[in-house]
Amino acid sequence: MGFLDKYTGKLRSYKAVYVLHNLINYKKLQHNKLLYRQFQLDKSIFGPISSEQLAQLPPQPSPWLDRPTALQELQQSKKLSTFPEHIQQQLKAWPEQGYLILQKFFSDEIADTINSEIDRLLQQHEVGFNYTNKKIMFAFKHSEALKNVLYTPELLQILQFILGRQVIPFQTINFLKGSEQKAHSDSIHMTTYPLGNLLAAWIALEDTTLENGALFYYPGSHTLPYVLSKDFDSGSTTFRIGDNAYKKYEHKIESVIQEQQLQKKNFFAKKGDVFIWHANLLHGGNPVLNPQLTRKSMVIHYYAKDVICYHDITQRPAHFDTYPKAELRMFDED
Ligand SMILES: O=C(O)CCC(=O)C(=O)O
Repeated sequence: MGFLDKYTGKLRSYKAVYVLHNLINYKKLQHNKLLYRQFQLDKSIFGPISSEQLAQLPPQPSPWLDRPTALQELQQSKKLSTFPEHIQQQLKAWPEQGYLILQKFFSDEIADTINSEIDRLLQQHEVGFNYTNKKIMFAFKHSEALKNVLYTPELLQILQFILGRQVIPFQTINFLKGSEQKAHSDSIHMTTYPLGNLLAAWIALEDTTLENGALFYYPGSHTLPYVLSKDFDSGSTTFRIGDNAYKKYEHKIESVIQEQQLQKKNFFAKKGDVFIWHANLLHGGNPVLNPQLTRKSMVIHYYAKDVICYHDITQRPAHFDTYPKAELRMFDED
């Protein structure tokens, strides 16, 4: 684990620390040279990058299922009919709902393999909990079995259909207990330019209930304006990240939920179920009512290829160990 993964102190708030981190990891940022040029972003790949700067660039098209023509285009898509009927139904609901549920997508055997891999990696100290004490980040980098899950062809086909382009697994987060994370959109953690080019696939590694902190979400919330650092008083300055910027974000999202009177839903998952959500769908983890219980899960975040990816609050560009060069098309687009 890197220094910043565990560290919770004051240095986290200085942008210069991230610039240094970027310089040390310069190889993981090379893909941005081309992307910055392509999107006419005139800045160093090592410097901070923010939604405020990107908002000054020319507007870019949204992913196809985020456009007003999405339903029409879906009806006309030849590719849609290649999915099983129950997945077709869910894909048709995507533009309105912003999520889909794949029941028993992974077998118990695969879920058990993921659980035992995580136990093994923890025991061998190859992975650990990060500064939140709840999240095991990037475990897939240490396990071929986990990597195979990320690259499950049927899953990639659905994700690539939704975004209409190739996707790249960026990170995994494994939880042993409920996250209790407040409502948020992943776009504050993994922002893209153009917006909307991220998907999450959350896998239940055991059944979830209110007792062990089931996932919750707000159907349709992905169609609301994105809330990024420029949209609330984050307190950030040229040199520093604002104190409690993330807490302030959570308050802002709470006020959006109240103003829009969004209706919360819980996802009571069965082991092996997969929940795929849109980059801007508000979601989180319910409070854990019985702290003795585990709630094992793994979420995989996929970015679309060839978009700018960064963390908006800390203004850090995303690091990729290897960025795919060639288009590895999983299917022919219509
Ligand atoms: O697993 C959970 O409870 C929430 C996970 C989550 O919010 C996320 O990965 O963005």
